[in-house]
Amino acid sequence: MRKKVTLITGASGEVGTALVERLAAEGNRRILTMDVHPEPDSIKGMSTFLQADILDKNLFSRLVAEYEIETIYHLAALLSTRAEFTPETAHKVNVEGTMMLLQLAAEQSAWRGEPVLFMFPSSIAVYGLPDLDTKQRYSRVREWEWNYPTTMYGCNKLYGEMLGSYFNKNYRQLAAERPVMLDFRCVRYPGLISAFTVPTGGTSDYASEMIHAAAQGKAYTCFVREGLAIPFMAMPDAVDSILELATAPREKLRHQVYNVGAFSISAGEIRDLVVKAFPGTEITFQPDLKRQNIAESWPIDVDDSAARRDWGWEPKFDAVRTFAEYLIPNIKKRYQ
Ligand code: AKB
Repeated sequence: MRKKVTLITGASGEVGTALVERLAAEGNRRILTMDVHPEPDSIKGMSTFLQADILDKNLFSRLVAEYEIETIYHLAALLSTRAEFTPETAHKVNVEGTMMLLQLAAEQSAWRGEPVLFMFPSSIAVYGLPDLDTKQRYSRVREWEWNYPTTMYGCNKLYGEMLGSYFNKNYRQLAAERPVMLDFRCVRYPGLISAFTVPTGGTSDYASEMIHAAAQGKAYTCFVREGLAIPFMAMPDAVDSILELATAPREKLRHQVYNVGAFSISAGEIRDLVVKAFPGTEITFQPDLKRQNIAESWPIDVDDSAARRDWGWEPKFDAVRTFAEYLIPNIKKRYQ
């Protein structure tokens, strides 16, 4: 008999490690993880880990012979800055990888006679506000507004959302007999900040970089202007939101894609909180205009009222609590 598993792709990344820790602690499921990068020490022994490329088709045929995949958290992606250096590779990983996994989930759903739950993290990168005036005027965007991404990553995520919604509702819509379809659910994350990992390849990375540098007594030069504001979220809330959406009753969900918000903050306000926690830290602003333009095209905040209404989303960490109770104590311990 095939072993029932929850599959997590991109397990070695920031959200991946936090999610594996949380699911492993619950202890009620077998977890299969994969990543093209090695398994971080912090999650060793918590799952069956495969160091593999999600574009490896043979791997997936081998997997389905051995496992019954009940749930997929598809986290593997190339983030916004990195994707601009290698847009073709980003498209392969972010779009073709997602398509392959959706097909796998669709086949598994039909074979099991029960939907595979497919959880997909999207991003504020799907938005593209054309200028600062518009950014000010539409400061809390709803899911369907300003979906004009300016980056390859944003385009890839937006298309991933659409593909998932297609597989959820319209896959093989002209077939005489419709197969059982997968259950696709997506959270659109703001910039995420973790106390335990430092991101790579993103554009919202300045927030994490600033605080991790300060905790190590290093000076930091921020690559966006002081007044630039976008939404952020503490990692525990990011994990909560994807798990809460995963367990929400399907009949309550009116959408496939939900904004999730926590707090909006400018780079200067982050600097103030960091300097308060680590007095004497030297933080300066020297915008890299190209990277700044990417962050500038993202909204100041998101309207997440649909998530609050449909599945009771409520973040636990505002900016002050994120710093005081989550980041500062954990980061201090980490670098001591
Ligand atoms: C990035 O900066 O690319 C990511 C994101 C906002 O999705 N952190």
